[in-house]
Amino acid sequence: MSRNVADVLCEMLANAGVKRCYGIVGDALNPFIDSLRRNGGIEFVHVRHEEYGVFAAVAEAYLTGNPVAVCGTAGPGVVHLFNGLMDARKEGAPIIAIAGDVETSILDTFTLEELNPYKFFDTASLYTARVVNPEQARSVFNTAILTAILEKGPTVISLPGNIASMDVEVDSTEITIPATPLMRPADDDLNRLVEMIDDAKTIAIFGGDGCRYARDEVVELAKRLKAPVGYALRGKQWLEHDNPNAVGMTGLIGYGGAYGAIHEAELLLMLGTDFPFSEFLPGEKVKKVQIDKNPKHIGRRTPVDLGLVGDIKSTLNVLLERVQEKTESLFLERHIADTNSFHDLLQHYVDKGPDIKPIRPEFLAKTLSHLASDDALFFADTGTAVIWLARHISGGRDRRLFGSFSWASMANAAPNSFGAQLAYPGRQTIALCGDGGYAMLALGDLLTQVERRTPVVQVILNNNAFDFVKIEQQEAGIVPFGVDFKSPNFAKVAEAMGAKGIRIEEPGDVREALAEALAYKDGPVVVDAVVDPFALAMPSHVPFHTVKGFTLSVAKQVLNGRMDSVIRTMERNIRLV
Ligand SMILES: Cc1ncc(C[n+]2csc(CCOP(=O)(O)OP(=O)(O)O)c2C)c(N)n1
Repeated sequence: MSRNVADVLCEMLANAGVKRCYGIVGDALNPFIDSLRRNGGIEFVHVRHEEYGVFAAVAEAYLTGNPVAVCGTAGPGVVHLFNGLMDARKEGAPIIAIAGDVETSILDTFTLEELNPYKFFDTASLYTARVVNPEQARSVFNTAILTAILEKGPTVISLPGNIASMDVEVDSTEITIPATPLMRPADDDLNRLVEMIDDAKTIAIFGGDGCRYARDEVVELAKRLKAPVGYALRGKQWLEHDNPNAVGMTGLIGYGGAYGAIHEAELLLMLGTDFPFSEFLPGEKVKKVQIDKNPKHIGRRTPVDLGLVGDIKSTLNVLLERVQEKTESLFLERHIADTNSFHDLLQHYVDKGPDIKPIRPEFLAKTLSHLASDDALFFADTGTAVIWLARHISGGRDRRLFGSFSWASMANAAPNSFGAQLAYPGRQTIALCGDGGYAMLALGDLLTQVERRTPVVQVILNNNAFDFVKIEQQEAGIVPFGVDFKSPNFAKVAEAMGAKGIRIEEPGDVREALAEALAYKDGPVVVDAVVDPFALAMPSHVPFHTVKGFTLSVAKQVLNGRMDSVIRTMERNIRLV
């Protein structure tokens, strides 16, 4: 049957389970958009900025596991996709980007809006194709869609407008998506692991996003081995809740006994993690086994004694049949006790929160966590929001915590929560945003949320600063610079744009204001919370160079006449108040 190339693409996307395409139309993309309209099986989500559309798509794709499309057109519109596609690559989200391209008759002539898609997308995309004749179409689309789904990342189809509108003969636009295979190490390798486990007196587990479908198995293994379970940020949502062996996170935003547990164990089991901060992982004193379905992750962050390729669920299912129960639980108890005492520390500014002005972000986040529903979807901007999410937002079997955790782009949370709301209409979707991040990308597309009346709750930590960078600069021993700015009253801005705006300045109003925001179902809400810009967030393990850097920065700030800022930082972080 004859259809045009764009029709084939739309049909194949719809047949692969794509429900939405986020983006902005124009020139080369017009035939594709026309086809999308006629197809009717995929919703077009017009956003005000292509990057916002991709961050929305990333959340939808990651949470649902379904592929999602995004589009941008020829040159500049395509460039706007890039940061989001890097995020999709790092967070493992199946995204198919349709990039409008210049007409084939003028390719490689440096014409208006021309961009070489192969060079440009090389770092982000798992597969990039430029369709220069209709006969390529079915095969290219099949590869782009399957690669995105099976390798869990972004692919790019660069589509010149003249090719998109050409007729093409295809037998079928059906697409067969193979089910994910079960993958586990060979018996001999598993037996080696069993021997190492049996030989070790103390064992710790450290898990990441690879434990997504293996939570119950990890918890059971930990129980059997009397092993404390620490996690990377991407593992927290799977491994922390309802897990008596949970000992928190390690790393720059770490808390609890995780650092101690993984450094003091005889054997460390690293499960489904590509945690990038090697300095927070133990050296050769600890024997290490790493299990991951991606072989490239093995030994990449720290040398390991045994590397096994397999998905965590299938591998642990077999392992559980073979390992013996350990009886000695002192090691576990010690690290649980450490974790509990760190929790008491974390609780300080939560408990005192109602009486401290400016509002402590710890208190704000914890209150939000208490008030939100059991199946709420939380998103945090890269910045201090991610720290408060990690430390004060509790997970749960049906809660999700997501952000740009591996790519670390600013301004992800508002679009993430918008995409999540489209995928799960009516479920609470809550974004914890920085004021820098909100001004960077979210404001324009608040209009999109208003138009669609999507009930997304956006809580802005209004601290008039790039606070995270301020802390970073102090840790590096330099005087904070280029980090202060003036934010508006975002609640008023939101009201002017047609959203509900709530401003919180008084700590006593936090609970009521957040409850009001969560109860509002008639469209987006922007909660502008004026928070303490001097709230510091030290990890549970502070490396020596951080202490040194901090001391140096303080000394330099005093010498530069910034004593007021030093005093505020001190008084607001050593629990004088
Ligand atoms: C697109 C992008 N630009 C710059 C950075 C570097 N960066 C990381 S966090 C941050 C500050 C974020 O500030 P804000 O959104 O106000 O949140 P806060 O830390 O103040 O809570 C910056 C500039 C980044 N990660 N991504």
